[in-house]
Amino acid sequence: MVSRVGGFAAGSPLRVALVAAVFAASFSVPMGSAAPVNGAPSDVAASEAARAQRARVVVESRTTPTKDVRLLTGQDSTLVHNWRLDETSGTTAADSVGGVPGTVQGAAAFAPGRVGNAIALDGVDDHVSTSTVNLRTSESFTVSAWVYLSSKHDGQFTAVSVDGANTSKFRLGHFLDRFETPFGSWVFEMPETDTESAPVTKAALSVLGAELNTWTHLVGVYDAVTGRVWLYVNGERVGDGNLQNPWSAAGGTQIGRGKEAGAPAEFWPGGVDDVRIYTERLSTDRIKTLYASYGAG
Ligand SMILES: [Ca+2]
Ligand SMILES: [Ca+2]
Repeated sequence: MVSRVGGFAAGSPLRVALVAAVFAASFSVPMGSAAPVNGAPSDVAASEAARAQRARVVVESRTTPTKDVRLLTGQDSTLVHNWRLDETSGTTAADSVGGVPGTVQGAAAFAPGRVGNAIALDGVDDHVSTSTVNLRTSESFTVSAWVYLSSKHDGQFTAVSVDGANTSKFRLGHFLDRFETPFGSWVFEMPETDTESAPVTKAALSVLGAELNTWTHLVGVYDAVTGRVWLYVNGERVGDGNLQNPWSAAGGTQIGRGKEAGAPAEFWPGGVDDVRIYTERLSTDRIKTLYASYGAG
């Protein structure tokens, strides 16, 4: 029936009459009306167009701009690296944002972490090393990670750093001095120069004693405009300091170690998960939002 009515020009009296007669037995078509009839070529085209339009509207209503998606997931346009460490095996740790994968060193292994898997580190030589970092470390930045400290020792233990030639550009991790910080302290610090004996007077030490064997969210922030550095623990700002002399590091990101006297050092005993680097100073509100975005552990 469709093919038979299809040959008529839309709107012709003959077409309407014939259509009415043909359809009368089974369909209710108003006699003499110019109502569209299913199947006429122009109507098919119109309804196809309408369907396409509806489909497009539906698709568009479900499409969220990339930036919004990133905000919803706790990310944003200044997030340049995110090593989720969700791999289950192998020696490569993907960077889901910046395309700079890490290489697992020292026979470290992936294990259940704070979000999916994490890298488990022996505190001896295990770490994850990248070749570069998409960050000008003399400018503002933020580094964020979940850390799991399995033992406390005297000295410096670094969960995330970026290599300079002789020392780390920054260190995010733990520090214990039996006189200064006998219970241990979370730390974010930036040496003043890339030398072995560089003063590290700008440490942002946590006022909280570091807890063992639990996941803790650490964020280090450097604001190049004011020279300030801040440390956040579980979304709360707990320490700050000043950096006098910004310098730029050329090395890669190191997960699970720092650098001293030109050599890898400060190997982290425990786990590290979801390492992020941003090319700006994240505000306290955004750090709280980021922390909250992980949900209960
Ligand atoms: Ca090892
Ligand atoms: Ca993970």
